[in-house]
Amino acid sequence: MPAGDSFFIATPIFYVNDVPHIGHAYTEVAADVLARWHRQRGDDAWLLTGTDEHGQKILRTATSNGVTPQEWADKLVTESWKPLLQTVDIRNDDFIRTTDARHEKGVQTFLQKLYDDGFIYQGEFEGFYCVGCEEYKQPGDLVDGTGPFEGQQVCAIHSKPVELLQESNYFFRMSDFEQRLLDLYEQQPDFVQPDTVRNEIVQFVKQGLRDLSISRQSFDWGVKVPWDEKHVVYVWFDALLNYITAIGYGVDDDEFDRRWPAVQLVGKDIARFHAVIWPAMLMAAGLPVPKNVFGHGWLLVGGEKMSKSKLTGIAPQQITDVFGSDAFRYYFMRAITFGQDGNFSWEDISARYQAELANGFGNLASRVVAMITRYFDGTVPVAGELTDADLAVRETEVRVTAAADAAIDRFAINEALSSIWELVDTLNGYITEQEPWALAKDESKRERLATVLATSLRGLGTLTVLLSPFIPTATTTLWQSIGQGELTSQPVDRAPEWSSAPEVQPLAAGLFPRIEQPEPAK
Ligand code: ME8
Repeated sequence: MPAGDSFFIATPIFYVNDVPHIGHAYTEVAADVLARWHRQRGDDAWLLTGTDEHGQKILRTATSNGVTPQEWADKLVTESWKPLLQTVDIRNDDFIRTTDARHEKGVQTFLQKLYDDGFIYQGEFEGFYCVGCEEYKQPGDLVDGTGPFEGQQVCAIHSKPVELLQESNYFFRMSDFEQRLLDLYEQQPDFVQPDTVRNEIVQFVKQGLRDLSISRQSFDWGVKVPWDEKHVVYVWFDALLNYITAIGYGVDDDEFDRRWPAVQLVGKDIARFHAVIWPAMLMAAGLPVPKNVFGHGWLLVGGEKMSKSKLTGIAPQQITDVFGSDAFRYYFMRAITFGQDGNFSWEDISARYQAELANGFGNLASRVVAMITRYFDGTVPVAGELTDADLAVRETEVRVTAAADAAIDRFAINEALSSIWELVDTLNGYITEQEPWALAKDESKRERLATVLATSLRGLGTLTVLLSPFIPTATTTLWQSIGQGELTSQPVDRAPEWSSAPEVQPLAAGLFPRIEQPEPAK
């Protein structure tokens, strides 16, 4: 077991009504970068992801496709959701499905506890429900419909009519937790991040919380309420529990105590479920609340929130087929301020691929390895006396390592990459100024040539370690050429301390090959 602190990070579990798009991949990549960084700094990191398979939305999709919901979920998980993890190179430690027996059992244990402790009661529910959101709506959440829904009230998110529900349901006493939640936001200001999302959550809770209907009787695709099997558990109540059923809640106390609480990374659309309902559920069960709930922004395409239903959905593979998984990961982590919305465009990813990955980093790697191969037969040269210029490179390595590490602790993933890129630019500038190709022509400058190439290689190795959580494929290739041991075992927070192999191996091809056609054929 790693000696470091527990760093349990979870993505939302995604609905299997449809295939993944780049919005889902974005959350996966961000969580994976954070997990890889922490793992590589020696923390006891654990990345959980998975799928949300119960509820009316999945039931209806399956029915309209003529299969059972279980068949539908199995197909989508096998053919689309698990393959997504390969497409964007996610190194998850677990994958939970809400139809797993371990999950269903854990949900029942949790629910029974809350029932026994008096946090659940039976009552009549009447209200509006949006199946797209799987959420009960207040009148203020609805807007006037347009087109085919003119004259009706529709969900503001899905632009479709809501359904009137009238059922006898079980309720969770969420209103009991209003003050405790407000105290939590106050006492732990970084509980909900970023501030924009935090403010919205605080405002929402200040308006007063109602008890939450947590069971349904009109269909049976869900976890059965243990003391009354005519009811199934409300899909959100069921889904949120995945974060603890995956780590042994109720069955493996050691594992649970080792991992919980988690860092919850979610899109801001579902921050409310994670920052209000979820901590209230945990408080009722006497469990610690999550460490943080970070609500990231939306990917926009042509200025609109990308979504399948609005036909702006882009499959991650459309991008990785052209640019590869590293470029996908790099682009979304670099181009978008984490926590804010960001627009995707083919022109932008193409420009960054060329300028930053191919010309900036890839070219630097090829040049340094090629010059050591050419001028020193591949043997790593030993630096002589260091000049101010050489020392400045080393100072930059140390400075950007600390800055990137601190940025990761603030969830400022794009800032971590900007800091690391200072080293790319510094090294490229250094090589241009030192002109090793000119030094190589003069035998009396041999020692200076050795120092310049040793300094360049040192910087390149530091970059390789720092970039490995972001672009694991290219950095692994480069590491095989210059490093020793496993790249993933290099402590990222002490990246400048890496050791090079005695000899570099030539790089067979550029790390980021030229792209002939930056956009897929329409
Ligand atoms: O909400 N930009 O699942 P879901 C950025 N099952 N991220 C996006 C995005 C976009 N345009 N579109 C989707 C659910 N996402 C529930 C969660 S958790 C207990 C249950 C990402 O399939 C983002 O992470 O609708 C968002 O929160 C999530 O996908 C919604 O996925």
